[in-house]
Amino acid sequence: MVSRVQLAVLLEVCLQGAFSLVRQDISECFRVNGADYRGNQNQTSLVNGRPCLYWNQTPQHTYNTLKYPNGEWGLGNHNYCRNPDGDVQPWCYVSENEEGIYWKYCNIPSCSMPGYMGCFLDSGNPPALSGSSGTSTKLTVQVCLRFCRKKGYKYAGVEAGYACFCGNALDLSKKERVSAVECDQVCFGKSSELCGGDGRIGIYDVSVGACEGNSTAMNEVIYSPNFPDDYGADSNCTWTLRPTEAVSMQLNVPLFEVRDRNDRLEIRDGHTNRALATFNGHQRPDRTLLFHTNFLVIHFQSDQILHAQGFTLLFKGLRDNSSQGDDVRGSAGSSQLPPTVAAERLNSSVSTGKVTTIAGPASTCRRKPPPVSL
Ligand SMILES: *[C@@H]1O[C@H](CO)[C@@H](O)[C@H](O)[C@H]1NC(C)=O
Ligand SMILES: *[C@@H]1O[C@H](CO)[C@@H](O)[C@H](O)[C@H]1NC(C)=O
Ligand SMILES: *[C@@H]1O[C@H](CO)[C@@H](O)[C@H](O)[C@H]1NC(C)=O
Ligand SMILES: *[C@@H]1O[C@H](CO)[C@@H](O)[C@H](O)[C@H]1NC(C)=O
Ligand SMILES: *[C@@H]1O[C@H](CO)[C@@H](O)[C@H](O)[C@H]1NC(C)=O
Ligand SMILES: [Ca+2]
Repeated sequence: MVSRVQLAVLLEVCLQGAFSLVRQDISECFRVNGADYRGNQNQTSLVNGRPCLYWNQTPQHTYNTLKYPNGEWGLGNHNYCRNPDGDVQPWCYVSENEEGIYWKYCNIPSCSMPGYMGCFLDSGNPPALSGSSGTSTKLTVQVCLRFCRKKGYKYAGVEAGYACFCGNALDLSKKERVSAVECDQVCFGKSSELCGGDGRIGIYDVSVGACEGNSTAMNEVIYSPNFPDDYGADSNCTWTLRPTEAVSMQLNVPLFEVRDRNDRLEIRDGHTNRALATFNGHQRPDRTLLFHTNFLVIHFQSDQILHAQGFTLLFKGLRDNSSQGDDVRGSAGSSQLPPTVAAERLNSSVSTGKVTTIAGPASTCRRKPPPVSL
């Protein structure tokens, strides 16, 4: 593990970028547990880390390229940190020591989902986020985000698997950030998502997974509606991007899980309303795109059946025509569906303080025993 001083340095680095979706250097991860990390860090920490073993040299362990030769979860003939088992953050096997430790989490500064502020200590006094709160046996990250968004807060915090707190930046600045791995409680409403921990609150910007948004930032991240939950039925969402100093805009799509032809993402030129690109379950973005405009309108709609997690769109405003992507001349038709509003009900404020984990869904997807602290 890193020393407290190193940790403080790391946190500093993370926090600087984390308070806004507007980031100069976009993260390498768009899922909070870094399951999508495909970067090249090959040691458990940048400072005094242990070297990772190659995934093709670990036949004695569960995850190796002999068993998973097709690049599953980003495994390969390399020793980069990955998260093949849905753990709380990327990890790797290390050469076993006397205490029997054979894997370790990787502290990867560049891997932090934009919009996720991090895992914070919630001592309960004062409460981590001081606005509205509630609990739900069906809590997911987005249930809490939606609850706080509707009430006009900027941040939503999930804790102990079933509790949700809302608040504003002011509250957040007072909180003590802890290691991401301490937010390891699965959400009661979805076992593939994490909802804080025991006395640990995972805090998000409510813009994550919102069904609208307008930005003038040079760099912007747009998540599909309800992210990280599935986008669900009858989405009809519109976002506008007008980076003030840009002449053109570049788009990357690191995540695109859309089920069928009727779930459509459409990008229009905001000045002319001309369709520039259209994507759906059969027509996926597979490269960097360049748009010769500084005003984009993004629209997403889904139908009633067959849904998936959705997408992450990374937009970067460019000050010149420096083309790093393929120019786009797309086409699009338009058939839209009426929106439905999903009403969320949270049981009202049970406790305003630190929440303790109660019995929840039995299993996390842990397939490795936890490492003993060194
Ligand atoms: C990690 O990768 C770098 C190059 O990317 C290499 O120089 C270094 O030796 C590697 N370290 C380990 C422990 O494999
Ligand atoms: C609210 O609390 C009641 C009883 O306390 C429980 O039966 C119900 O399932 C809870 N609802 C949610 C959404 O958690
Ligand atoms: C974005 O702009 C549209 C049109 O101007 C407006 O209707 C909508 O409320 C705005 N959304 C947000 C989140 O500001
Ligand atoms: C960008 O290219 C367009 C045509 O391709 C040109 O009209 C425009 O002047 C260029 N703008 C800049 C800032 O280079
Ligand atoms: C989608 O939403 C827009 C604006 O909120 C609305 O004008 C449009 O009619 C909606 N489309 C459908 C099919 O409901
Ligand atoms: Ca569909």
